[in-house]
Amino acid sequence: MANIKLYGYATSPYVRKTGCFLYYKGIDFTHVPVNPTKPKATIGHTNGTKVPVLEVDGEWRRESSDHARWLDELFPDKPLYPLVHQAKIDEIDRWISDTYLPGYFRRSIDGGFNTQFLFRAWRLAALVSADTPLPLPVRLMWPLGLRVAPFIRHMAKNMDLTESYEDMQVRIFSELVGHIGDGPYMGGLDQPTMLDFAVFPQLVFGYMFGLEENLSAAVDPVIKGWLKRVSEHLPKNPTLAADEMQIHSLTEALA
Ligand SMILES: N[C@@H](CCC(=O)N[C@@H](CS)C(=O)NCC(=O)O)C(=O)O
Repeated sequence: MANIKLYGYATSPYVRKTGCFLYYKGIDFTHVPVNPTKPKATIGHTNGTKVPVLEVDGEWRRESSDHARWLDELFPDKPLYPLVHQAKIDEIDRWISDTYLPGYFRRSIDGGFNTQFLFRAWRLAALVSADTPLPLPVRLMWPLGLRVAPFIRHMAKNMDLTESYEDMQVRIFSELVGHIGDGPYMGGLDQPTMLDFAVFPQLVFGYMFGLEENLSAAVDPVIKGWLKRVSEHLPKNPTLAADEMQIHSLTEALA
């Protein structure tokens, strides 16, 4: 049996994405929480700070989308990247990597420094702290930390900041509905792939872990139906965040 470790913090959409790949394939793995303020303690061997890091029998790799292809090589059952749909998956994966996932960082880049932002940032710090305890001053400074984090500043360079946050949200949401289309899975595919598992944990994380009061995405019937179908392939908490920090049940929201 292979020894598999996923290094990262559950507040990272990319880490949640690789986590869902492993859950879908039914692969036993250990989640090694990384303290973002002291990454060397766990991922020092990578000579870097970027997560997720996936390690299989001592060999490690970065880049969440590459993890899907690597896992298929090692564990071909339940392919995340079925080659017969390669072109479609590549096209939507580019949208997910270049547009959809970076969109989650927009608030940290140029959103208002208001109570809503502060609340979210402190909740994220609490979620990180549940796995890798952070001193109170570090948690208090989390909103500022998000504003200045170099990797988030770097993402901003590839975004059109002249589009308002609200317009961006509406656009991305309608693009997502378009990619799900008539389903049953993203890209109109008849089986779930890496695309579904890259998006699903992001849509449910905020609601399940106390960043949002409602599962807002489920207001749209296309998204709600798709969320239900994808949830059937994953455990009840597919996010890697600590169970004891969960606030809302997804099953109830999708009933
Ligand atoms: N393209 C990468 C993006 C990973 C990424 O940006 N991870 C962030 C956390 S959300 C990170 O590790 N940032 C710290 C750093 O880059 O030093 C992937 O898909 O894995």
